Amino acid sequence: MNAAVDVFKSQDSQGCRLDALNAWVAEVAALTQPDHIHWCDGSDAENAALIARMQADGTLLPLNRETDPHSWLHRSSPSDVARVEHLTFVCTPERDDAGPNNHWMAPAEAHAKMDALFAGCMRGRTLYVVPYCMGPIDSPLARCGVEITDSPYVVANMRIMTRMGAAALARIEREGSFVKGLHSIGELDPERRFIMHFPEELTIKSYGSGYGGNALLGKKCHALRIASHQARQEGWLAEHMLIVGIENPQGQTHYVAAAFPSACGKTNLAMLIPPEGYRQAGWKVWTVGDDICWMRPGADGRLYAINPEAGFFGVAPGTSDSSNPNALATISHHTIFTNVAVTDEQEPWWEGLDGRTPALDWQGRPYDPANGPAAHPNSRFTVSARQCPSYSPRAEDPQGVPISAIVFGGRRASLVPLVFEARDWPHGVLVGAAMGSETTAAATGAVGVMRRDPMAMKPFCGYNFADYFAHWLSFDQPGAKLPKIFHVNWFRKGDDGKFLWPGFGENLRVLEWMIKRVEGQADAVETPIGHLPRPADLNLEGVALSQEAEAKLFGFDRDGWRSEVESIGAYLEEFGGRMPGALKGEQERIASQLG
Ligand code: SAT
Ligand code: MN
Repeated sequence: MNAAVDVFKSQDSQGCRLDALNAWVAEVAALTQPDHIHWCDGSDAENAALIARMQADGTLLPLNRETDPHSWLHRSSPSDVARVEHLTFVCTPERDDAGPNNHWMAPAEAHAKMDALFAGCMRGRTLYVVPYCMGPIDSPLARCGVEITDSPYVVANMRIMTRMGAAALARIEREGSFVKGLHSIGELDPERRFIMHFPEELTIKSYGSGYGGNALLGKKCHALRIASHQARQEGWLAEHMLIVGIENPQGQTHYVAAAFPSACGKTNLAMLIPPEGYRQAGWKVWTVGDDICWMRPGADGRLYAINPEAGFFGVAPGTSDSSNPNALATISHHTIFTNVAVTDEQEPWWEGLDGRTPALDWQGRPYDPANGPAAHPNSRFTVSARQCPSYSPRAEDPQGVPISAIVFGGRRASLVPLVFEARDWPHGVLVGAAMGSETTAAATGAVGVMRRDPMAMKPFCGYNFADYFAHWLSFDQPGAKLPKIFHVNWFRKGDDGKFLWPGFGENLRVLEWMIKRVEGQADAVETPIGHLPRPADLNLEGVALSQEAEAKLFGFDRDGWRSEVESIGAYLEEFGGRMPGALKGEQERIASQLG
């Protein structure tokens, strides 16, 4: 039965700003043939009903009610555990507009392919209409979308990750515009799985996956791929960055936005706990966001940023009382865990949490080390940001927070020092464009392979990287008070293959140096690759670094950089004549300084 009568949510005699939404829901219902249509209002009662339904059909398993109140475990299909970059497409009319950084399909072909998959796919299911707002509901920087999905798990996650429900629908009604995201889990068949983006149409179609960035369409699909396209047109930036506030003992807070590829520690940095000496001196760290940052120039010329998300979809493995106590406190209740293991007490468990042995692995099998890790390496927690003890009081500020520093970084076992500062904005854009990192379990495919991942946006930029770099360069205007740009590498290894820098809370030492550079109070050495601190320029009290560590973390290897900068040049060449001359000029300037 097609519940056509439910389709029209709200119409009044004056003609309705939701006409476009109503028409789209009706069109999707006619295509997908759901048994029921449910418009989500985001209420507690609605959520309770959805959870009860998912508990009844086994989609959600209850965890220990005492240790983990109101928390749930979801086990995904074992072949649906991460983003699928090879099945993700940007469908612009011209192939070059998507660029060599994206898989491309012509829009008409992509629509036909997807509509064939969607035909009748919701028979026997409920179609949920999920209105959401990315960003504080009253922020001029926020943007709305509507996801249609047949997955109650997606609805429950979207409720945590976005401002979902009645308030978002009211804003859509006011503004009349929204991003359309159509999602079905389909048959969860990897052979019938695609994630398609139509930036010109502000439309997303995703079929065949229920996992993370493939299915929670507000996240990577909207807030990065579609938003990056909108941001270019409207003069702002949609970035794969955490936002963190660093408060010094004088009570001044500097906000830092930092781009790292997925599963490289963004959540840990966003929730950093200062080392003991810093805590005593009065340093505090405030979490604004852990994954996505939208920023635009304010009237004073500075960049102002919001976190478009309302929750964290964080990597569980490695999260512990020593690596990220704020995250552990955040996820102690009202959390959805996906693909973690459980103990015999029904407590969630993952590698790196503690010394216990789990009872069941992420697939629900009795734990056997021969089957690999107990928790899937990309297992996640979904939790409201408001549960985070370090959640910034400015995180919901509709005007956003002013950004003092932008940080780029990746996993680089060799060559790249702990930190350096770009000499100016164009150089900083090159530093971001040249970012490289070893791949992680956040996407399917080989792990640990070094690839270029400009601004950590390789899987997420909704248009040609050459145009994206030009867009970044365009912010360098008279009167602009742009943040300083830095590059960090927490992952440098020694000859024995071990990490040379302790990382985690100790990273505040590096952030302190950056903030002092912003304030003009710290020294550095000028080199062709940028300004490098000497060990004495950082507060290293209480950190024991070997001679090898000091040399590698603070050194600059001219020969190594000569070939790195040559390889960066070759990378820029891949984009042909579209690559901005100013960026090539930067690369040539550094190459010639390296001699
Ligand atoms: O699965 S997600 O894309 O949401 C997480 C990530 O890779 O950052
Ligand atoms: Mn991410």
